[in-house]
Amino acid sequence: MARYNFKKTEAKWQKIWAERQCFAATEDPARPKYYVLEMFPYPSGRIHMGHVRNYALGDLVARYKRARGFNVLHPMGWDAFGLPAENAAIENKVPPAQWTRQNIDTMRRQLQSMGLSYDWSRELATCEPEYYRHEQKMFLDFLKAGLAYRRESWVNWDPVEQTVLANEQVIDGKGWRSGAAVEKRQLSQWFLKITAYADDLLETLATLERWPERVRLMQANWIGRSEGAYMIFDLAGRKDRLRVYTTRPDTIFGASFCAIAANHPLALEAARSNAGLADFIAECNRLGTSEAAIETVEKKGFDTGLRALHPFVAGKELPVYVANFVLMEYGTGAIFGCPAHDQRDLDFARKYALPVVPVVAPADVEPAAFAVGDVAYTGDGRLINSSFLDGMAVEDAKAEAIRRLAAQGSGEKAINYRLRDWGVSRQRYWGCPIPVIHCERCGAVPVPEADLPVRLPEDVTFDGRGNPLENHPTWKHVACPQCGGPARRETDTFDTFFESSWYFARFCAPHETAQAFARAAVDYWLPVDQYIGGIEHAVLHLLYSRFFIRALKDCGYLGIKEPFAGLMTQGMVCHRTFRDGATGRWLFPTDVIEAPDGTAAHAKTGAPVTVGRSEKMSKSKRNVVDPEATLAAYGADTARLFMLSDSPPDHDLDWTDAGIDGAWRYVNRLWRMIEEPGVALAEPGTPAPEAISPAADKLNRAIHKTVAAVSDDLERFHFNKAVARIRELTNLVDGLDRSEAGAGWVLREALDTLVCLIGPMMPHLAEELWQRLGHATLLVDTPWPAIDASLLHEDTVVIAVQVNGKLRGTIDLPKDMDGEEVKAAALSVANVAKALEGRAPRKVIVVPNRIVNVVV
Ligand code: ANZ
Ligand code: ZN
Repeated sequence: MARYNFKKTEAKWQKIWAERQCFAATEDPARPKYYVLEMFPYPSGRIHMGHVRNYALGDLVARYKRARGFNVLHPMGWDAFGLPAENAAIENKVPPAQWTRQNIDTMRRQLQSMGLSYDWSRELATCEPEYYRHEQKMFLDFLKAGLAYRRESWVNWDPVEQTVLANEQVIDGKGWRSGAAVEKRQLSQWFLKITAYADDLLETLATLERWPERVRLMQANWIGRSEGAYMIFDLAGRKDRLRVYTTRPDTIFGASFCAIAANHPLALEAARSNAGLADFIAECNRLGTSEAAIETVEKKGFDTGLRALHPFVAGKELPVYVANFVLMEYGTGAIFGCPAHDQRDLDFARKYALPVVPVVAPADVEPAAFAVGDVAYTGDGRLINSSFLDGMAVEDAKAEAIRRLAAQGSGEKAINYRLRDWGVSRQRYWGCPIPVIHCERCGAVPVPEADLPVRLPEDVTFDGRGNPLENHPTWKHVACPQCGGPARRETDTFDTFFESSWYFARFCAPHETAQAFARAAVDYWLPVDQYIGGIEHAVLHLLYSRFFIRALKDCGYLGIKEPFAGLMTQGMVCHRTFRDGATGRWLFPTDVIEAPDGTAAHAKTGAPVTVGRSEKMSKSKRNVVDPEATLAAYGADTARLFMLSDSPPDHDLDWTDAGIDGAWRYVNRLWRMIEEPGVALAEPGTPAPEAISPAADKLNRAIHKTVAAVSDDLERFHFNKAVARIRELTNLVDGLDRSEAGAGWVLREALDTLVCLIGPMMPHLAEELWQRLGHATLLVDTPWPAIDASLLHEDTVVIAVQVNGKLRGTIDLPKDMDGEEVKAAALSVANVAKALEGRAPRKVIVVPNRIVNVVV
């Protein structure tokens, strides 16, 4: 018998599927649509195992839904702008465009070798003018609608990448890609008004029932709605006032200072006559604008000399500090500090010897005895030391304080969001040009629509210094569209999250030229029914996209506001780590030979290797396995099966050689089973024969039960469970005695069904086996197996057999079988006969459908 030749078979079916355009999608209002999408990759060069997992999951869903009769859209494209292309250009002297397009070619070939059911006719790359011209138009529309604007702002500056980062891109005070400590700078930037949708983005989260709870929570926290009050303090000896934002107006009688951000106008004013303060402000500005950076730094302040007057206590003055933990971009950039009930304020008060007066006492403590030491009390309780608020519960005190503030004109209720407007300007070359022209006379003038696209020049030189768009000899010099005078183009480009915020909608009609979207197509296909990708995009890409679609809706582009009806976030692919025993240097798995006892040695030298725990595959720790090598050695189906079988999709997956070998053996087992079924199979479609043995009938029932259970598993994304059930059915098929009556018929059913069930997981093998089983149609055009519901319920029972009260065996018997027959079956159990030791039973008691008790 020939061994399974995956190389030939996989190439064969990929060719046939492509020639017959099996996965080309067209709108068909008569059929239910299903849009399944995996987050499109950045063309970094080669695919990694994370891609393999992501696309194996998505392809399973696409092929399964197709078999269930849905009109499936499953496209693929390239998130093609971004910094690595520029770095490569500097290092290797290849233009970013060329580097990117080469990588796309490589990765497309790799993906195609996986046999993924994409409609390749819809492929797009965001770096092509045919794509980005539409987002330039969107930006112009956003400008008109007031959803885009320009302002000077304090930004996170990545000193290594020489660019601005969004708050989302600053992780623990460091650039998300470079890892460099982020600094603050003031620059003129373009912003998108995501805050206009803060409430809607938050409230609608509740309707996204097919999103992971975790992601919804992360977005809710990111939006960070808080209810509180603005409070306005008079300043001693001045006419202007200080406005603060607080969520705890109830604690006002515990206030012992006010603090303002380093770049608050009052701070800047005071610094003009105070060199020490100016230095302190400069020090604060070296810290990033991110909350993480601010939280980790030691809390410090500098007294401005200003004094704020307590709104309710005549004559009480609070010192006003500049403090490094107050953010300019949140609330009003100013706070009052109540040390007893806020840890930061407490640390600050202890450092600068400010009073700590508790104003909320927990219910179970005697108010007079309540004091605060090193830990602020943030819990609930009753108000103390607070004049007219004394005795009130916290919530009531908040309301009362606000009422009194409002009555005397020194405050009002307020709602604040952590969410900031999205700064989209990047000082980078390899991105979409922002369609604006700067004129000395007219200001920032939008590029007229007729002049779109503003093409990115591809003839640029890279020397690693500054922005090549700035340095290009001619590109930026243009005439002002308004006055005709000399002007210059905006040389910033869009954040690349701009492109990924609408690509899924573009896939609905990617060749439309007149406009971004063909309305009928987006109305038919959107929203994406199932989106699959990494959890790392929980607040970046996924929140931007939700905003973007709302903004596009308001500009008349489309009719929906939520882009992704279902979301699945996949876990990571992990691998054990290896280090050289002597030097501690990381080693590639291919450089290591592992012994069965868990120790390891260098493949070449035999020197000892330290084996570390399994971690996310990463180049830095070298614990990577190249998909291309795996695909070459085992084929796509084996790799895909392994990706599905070991863990639930949302859990991490441990890549092991044993696991991939196991998948490979299963592939071959299925192959052999169908090459040599051991009996002549009935013709496809033959009705069930009259004579069918109980064993054959049992297998037939198992087939239907498996289809029902696997379908259920696939609907719920329990892919690993589905694989386990399919393997169980395989065991049952193997176990059937080929001489049983009806074997030829039931094996035909079983093998056809097995092949259908593995179709979405191992499509090449399945298609090949389908053909070998004598079917003239393609498996990809074959509906999912139908279930005979009457076969799903149990018709046999397991009966325990005891001898003198001791369990000796079990028997599978038809339900409600005649007592004498049950008795006979029980006594014929080998273990029972042995226990009787030749004695005749005194009594045999049969409890119908449950137990047989033999007494000797
Ligand atoms: C007085 C107070 C007393 C506060 C107390 C807390 C506890 P969320 O919930 O995140 O909205 N705050 C306001 N603006 C700030 C800024 N720009 N930079 C740093 N901190 C700022 O937090 C609101 C609370 O954070 C506000 O309530 C304010 O401190 C502080 F016992 O006001 B609170
Ligand atoms: Zn002008």
